[in-house]
Amino acid sequence: MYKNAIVRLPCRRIKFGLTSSDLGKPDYKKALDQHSKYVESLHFLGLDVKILPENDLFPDSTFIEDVALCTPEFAVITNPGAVSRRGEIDGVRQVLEEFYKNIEEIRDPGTLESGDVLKAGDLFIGISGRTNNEGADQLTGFLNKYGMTASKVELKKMLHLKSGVSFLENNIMLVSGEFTCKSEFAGFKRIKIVAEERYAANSLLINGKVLVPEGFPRTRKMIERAGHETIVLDVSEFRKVDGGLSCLSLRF
Ligand code: CIR
Repeated sequence: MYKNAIVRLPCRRIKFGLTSSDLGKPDYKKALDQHSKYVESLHFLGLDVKILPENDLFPDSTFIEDVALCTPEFAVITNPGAVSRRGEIDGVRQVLEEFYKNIEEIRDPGTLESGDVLKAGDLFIGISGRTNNEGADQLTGFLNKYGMTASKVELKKMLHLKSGVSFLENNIMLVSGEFTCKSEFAGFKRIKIVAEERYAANSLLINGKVLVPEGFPRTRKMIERAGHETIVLDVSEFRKVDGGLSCLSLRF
């Protein structure tokens, strides 16, 4: 069970966030509203939520998942592969110190964004445009120190590993696109997401319920058929800058 979450409010400059989508620019006010409903859901799921102030220097800073990894034993400050996001790590140590004694850091030439880290029993680390082999090796070294292991998965098309895969416990995985046939996930019971609903691959299991983005009814039904209650949230403004449900929080 997760007890805590850390989120960062979206900033006014969110419209300048990195994106590969052609869905238009996010509306700041709507983003704030969607973010507050997201926080409400985390509260509803029993989490204490620490809300960090907006940081207008970094348009993507609301996607706080990418700048840290929070395990039960220790936390890691990452080194984002997107150069425009590097500065988002400033001040993260201070925040993590409220919760952790042991804090590690990914360092150059290693890069890593935690959107590429999937916990599914052991951990999977996506090797992507943002996370390189060196970053994954550094993280694996930290995990090993604390008795955990990880394996790498190469991405060719998606932004992050968790853009296309979510773990739903009981050995069930939601998979889409390039991850549908990955041999690394062959041991899981895979729920395949139809191409039109690919965005919903980034759904998020928290304390027994699954947050699902609004507008993807087939995926929602499949998750419910797999035995989970769902909570539907509108995250349209974050989607416009390639963000999703998992990116908006650190959970631990
Ligand atoms: C980026 O491209 O870095 C942001 N616009 C979106 C980050 C999404 N983060 C995530 O999937 N963990």
